[in-house]
Amino acid sequence: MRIVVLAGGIGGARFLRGLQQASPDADITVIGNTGDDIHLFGLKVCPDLDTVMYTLGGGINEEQGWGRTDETFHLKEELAAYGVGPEWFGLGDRDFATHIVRTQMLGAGYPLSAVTEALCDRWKPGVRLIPMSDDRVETHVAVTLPDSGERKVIHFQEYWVRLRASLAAEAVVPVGAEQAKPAPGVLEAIAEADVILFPPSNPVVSIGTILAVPGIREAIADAGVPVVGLSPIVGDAPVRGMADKVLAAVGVESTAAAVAEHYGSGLLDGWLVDTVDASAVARVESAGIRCRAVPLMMSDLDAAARMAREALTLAEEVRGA
Ligand code: FO1
Repeated sequence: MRIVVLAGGIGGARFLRGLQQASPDADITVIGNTGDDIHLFGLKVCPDLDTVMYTLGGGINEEQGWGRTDETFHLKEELAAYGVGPEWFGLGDRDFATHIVRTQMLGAGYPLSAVTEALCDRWKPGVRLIPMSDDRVETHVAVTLPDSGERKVIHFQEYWVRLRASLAAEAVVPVGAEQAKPAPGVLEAIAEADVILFPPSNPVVSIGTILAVPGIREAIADAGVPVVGLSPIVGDAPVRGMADKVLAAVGVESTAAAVAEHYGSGLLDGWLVDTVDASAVARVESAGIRCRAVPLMMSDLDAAARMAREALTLAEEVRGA
């Protein structure tokens, strides 16, 4: 079974671990979001790619869902001692090695997809991890600063990590997406997939950014195989992160049904909502998307595996319809 998964950060990575347990023989290709990427200290940092790679490769800081386990921050402290910031982005010593190797290889002319493959040679995540594009795409967020009333566009990481999404996101812009091309292997994987899954990643800044790369949304819509998503919103609130903040920026209410409608029946064939949102099933089905209410809290690996099995079951129901 060839499965393609569009993944962002923490939610996507945890779901993938469940999918591997639920379908151990599947050939899984992950199309990773790179809109969260940030250049710091002369290095290219790819948070969502690294979260998938570390989580599936066994190196993730489990409670954070990002960065490395057994981490130290001497390099960061030394940089701060020189007055070199930013201090608000917690890059650890072990994590720096990944960014140094990545930046070195990019500097030598390797595309991000080849670099990611090389990094995965070490981590062996058990999936093929392809960035959505080899071209630079960086999500920026428009905010109005409270004291000055000044409107500013800031990098997604500054909005997410430094500001903790404390200001309303007035616009979310994946800068460079329009000129970006799908990375080698992305469209082929979609064309050859038996099923395509949208894990409970952020529908705007993670999955939305991947879909913003010209050609990807169309390839999925035309793939002719079941496309099934899992709601990142449970009980009108994001399970994790601050998806509601960016959903508002694109005019989507923070509900399981609204996210399904946002993706649309042209893209989604099936949608899983949590049992607390069982009342949303009828609305999603009336939008032309098959919907089931199942437990969606990824409290542990077995819970994630159950969710993955539910998604694959719904995909087969859709296929048979
Ligand atoms: N998230 C935080 O909330 N605080 C941090 O200091 C932080 C540092 C960090 C360093 C490397 C990395 O790969 C991810 C990091 N993240 C941090 C998470 C990151 O902001 C998110 O994982 C994604 O960008 C959103 O999914």
